[in-house]
Amino acid sequence: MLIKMTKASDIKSSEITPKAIFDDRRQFLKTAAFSGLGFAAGSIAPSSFANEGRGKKLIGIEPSKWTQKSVGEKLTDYESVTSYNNFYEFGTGKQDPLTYSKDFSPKPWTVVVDGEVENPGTYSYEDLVNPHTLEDRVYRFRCVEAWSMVVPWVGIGLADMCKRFGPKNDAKYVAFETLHDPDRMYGQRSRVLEWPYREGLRMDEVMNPLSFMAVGLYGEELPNQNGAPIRLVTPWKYGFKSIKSIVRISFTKTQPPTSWNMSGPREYGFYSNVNPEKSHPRWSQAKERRIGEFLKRPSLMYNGYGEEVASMYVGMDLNKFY
Ligand SMILES: Nc1nc2c(c(=O)[nH]1)N[C@H]1C(S)=C(S)[C@@H](COP(=O)(O)O)O[C@H]1N2
Ligand SMILES: [Mo]
Repeated sequence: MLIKMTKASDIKSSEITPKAIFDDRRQFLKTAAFSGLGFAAGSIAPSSFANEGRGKKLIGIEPSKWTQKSVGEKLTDYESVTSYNNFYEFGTGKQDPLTYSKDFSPKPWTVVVDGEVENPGTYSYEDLVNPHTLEDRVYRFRCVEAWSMVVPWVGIGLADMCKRFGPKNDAKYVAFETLHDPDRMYGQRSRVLEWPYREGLRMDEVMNPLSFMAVGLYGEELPNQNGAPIRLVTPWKYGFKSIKSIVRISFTKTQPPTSWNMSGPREYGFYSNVNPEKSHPRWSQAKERRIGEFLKRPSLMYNGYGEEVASMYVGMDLNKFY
């Protein structure tokens, strides 16, 4: 009998090590290098890698028209999407959310829905998500700090989710809140922002087909650092509108207060639509650095989504309503 032997040198290391562990080890090494932590620093034990694979695969995901091909741009690699983050609940450094959200457990999870709706209540994550078919959507993502990514999200259209709550005619805005739990979110022990993190949208923005509730990325459950278990994505607005780890959705008659606007009203408006012609008081918004690229590229009005969203702002003075 002939047994075909494969030389060890023929096998790529990514095949020997289960992919999750392989990726995680690379991530760990990168993190350790970034933060200057050695193994001895103790906060991350080397033996813990094996348990820290990538997120659970999500099943039953339908493709949408927002595929990579339709967006026409290269995806930002998984590692950058999940290790270069803004999530002040876990610290203000870009690597802090990855490092300090490791032990955060996002399930069980409930979301309070209240205000001007027919069906208020406390919904479990499963109540919210399971009635819907998950959808894959590739979106450009532009932070007000002038960097950007291209992210393959998985989730549910915000309009579809909100229609189930039965918004009343009086509902003109929707306010969102992030979990406030300093025991689980170490960054909330410091007062960089007034907690909980708050965001809001006007009702037509909520109902716009681009608005998305993400529960995953790269086909897997949302990593903690990206806002597990459920976060908003509004790709024509600066990234801070895309509020993470949502525990409350309130339908309101009036425009709700929002965290960054409260902390710096001159710097951050309620709308915060990407606008390369309107500088932030401390820096230009004309260009952005796509993570993974060296040269800056021009930023696009509404982050390139004008066709879908520009009609909502016709007649508004964009210098006033920024
Ligand atoms: N609760 C909460 N949501 C948040 C933030 C935050 O600090 N806390 N940061 C915002 C900012 S400034 C950006 S750019 C995006 C970053 O999302 P990402 O880390 O998934 O790329 O999340 C937004 N949502
Ligand atoms: Mo941001």
